[in-house]
Amino acid sequence: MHIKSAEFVTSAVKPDQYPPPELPEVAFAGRSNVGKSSLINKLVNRRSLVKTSSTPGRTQLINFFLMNGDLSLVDLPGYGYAKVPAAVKKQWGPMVEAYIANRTNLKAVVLLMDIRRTPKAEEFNLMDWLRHHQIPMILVLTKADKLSKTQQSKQRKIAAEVLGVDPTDFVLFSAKSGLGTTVMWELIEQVIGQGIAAVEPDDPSLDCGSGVWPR
Ligand SMILES: Nc1nc2c(ncn2[C@@H]2O[C@H](COP(=O)(O)OP(=O)(O)OP(=O)(O)O)[C@@H](O)[C@H]2O)c(=O)[nH]1
Ligand SMILES: [Mg+2]
Repeated sequence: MHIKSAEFVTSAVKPDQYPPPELPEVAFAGRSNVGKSSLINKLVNRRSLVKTSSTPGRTQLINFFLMNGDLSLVDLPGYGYAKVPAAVKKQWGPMVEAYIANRTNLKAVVLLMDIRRTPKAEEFNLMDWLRHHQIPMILVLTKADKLSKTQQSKQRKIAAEVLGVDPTDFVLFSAKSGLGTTVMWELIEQVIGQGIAAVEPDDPSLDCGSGVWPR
């Protein structure tokens, strides 16, 4: 997809603050500091559309962005950051579940996991909610640049086993190298039901998966 315009729309904590559900929407979820904002910035080719930080847990709101006036991308708050105040932590589950349960225009959730970490309870829970609400998922192992190719495929197998999916169900991504960017756009275009616009040959990898899950 060629991004001609990308703009911040609004932040919300509850459904009556969401923008009208008029456009196809794709949301990005995952542990705090996993690289959600970096992935969105890489996809839209903007260095700082979405705030990124080395201090995890900064993004505690649901942030809506508009692409080309016809696609909505949502940066969901991250979970699992120890230093977030207890009150904010308690808010995370209800805030994200309310979003998943109520957002009629939500076409898929991109679930990001750090390729160096084995998925845990938070990832299982999120996948359960999404399955329950029948929201397709795009499973991403990010920060792939932090590991060698051998380590990447090892971690990919471990994550697949833990989550009960196939290793090829994961997209390998790196906001640093751009690995997986083309695949991500193909999958997003698939879930929003739009034809694939000119896919830029920017992807340095031949083996970065994958598909929308469940198939
Ligand atoms: N090497 C490497 N670093 C990354 C990658 N993606 C993100 N980072 C770094 O990881 C840190 C966190 O990235 P963010 O994009 O802010 O993570 P986030 O998931 O949005 O974090 P919260 O908003 O706090 O939940 C930053 O220092 C990024 O530069 C990646 O693919 N490779
Ligand atoms: Mg963020």
